[in-house]
Amino acid sequence: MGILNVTPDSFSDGGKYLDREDAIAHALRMTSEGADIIDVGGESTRPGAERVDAPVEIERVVDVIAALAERGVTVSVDTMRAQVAAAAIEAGATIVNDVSGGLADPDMASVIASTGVKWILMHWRGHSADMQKLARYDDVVADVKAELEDRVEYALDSGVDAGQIVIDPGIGFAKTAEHNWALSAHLDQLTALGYPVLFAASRKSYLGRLLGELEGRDRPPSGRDTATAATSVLAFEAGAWGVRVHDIQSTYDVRAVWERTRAARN
Ligand code: PMM
Repeated sequence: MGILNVTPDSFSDGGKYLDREDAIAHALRMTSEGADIIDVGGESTRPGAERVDAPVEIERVVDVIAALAERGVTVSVDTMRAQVAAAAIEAGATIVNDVSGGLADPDMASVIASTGVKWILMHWRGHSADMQKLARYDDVVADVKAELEDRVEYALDSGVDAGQIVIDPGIGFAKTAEHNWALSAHLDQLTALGYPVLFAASRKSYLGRLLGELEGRDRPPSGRDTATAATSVLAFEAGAWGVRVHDIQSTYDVRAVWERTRAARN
């Protein structure tokens, strides 16, 4: 899954793809490099980010989604608002990537149930402005797993089909670096739940912190793609359904090596 943030303030690519033509060209480049899905987002969810109004979010994403869907690209919309999801589905999106796991908008479940699209339920505890205060767990892997199971149950109770559901541990959302490493290490416990799992660590700050240990300061987002590709291969090995990344080629390459190696094991 290739990331297309049509926002002025995302942590790694904010402001780069606000122009519609630039956004479309970047998305098509990602598909030519091997992305199966383009995830279009109009609201930044980085820690501390302020929210935007629904009409602004809709205006940012809808034309781009329509243009990509018209060209046969599978599009997901990164939103936690039912109104935005409905507009995006109308424009051709077939996946709703909801970082709130259905918690932010009580109307989201009915949009998903009535349209039949896929719903990515990410582990989430609160909006970006104050989420790091919520990073407290007894056992992060067990707690995230249990909270995701609750969200799945809620979705099923709301009339969503099990086949529509994808789950995601929400790397960096109400999580410290230690929490992220624990979830990465035990991702197989989430895949064991039987739902497709999305893993999204691309360029996140815990990677910058690790890579900066030698350099004396956090490595900036632009220098984190090799590390991101390493997280991708670990996620594939743990049985993940997909990874959400900025740089397609590095993940495409590790996936090719991983698949060929796996085939040679048999
Ligand atoms: N992270 C971000 C945005 N959307 N969606 C899912 N499903 N999982 C994530 O971890 C996730 C997401 C924040 O990163 P970005 O600013 O690079 O988009």
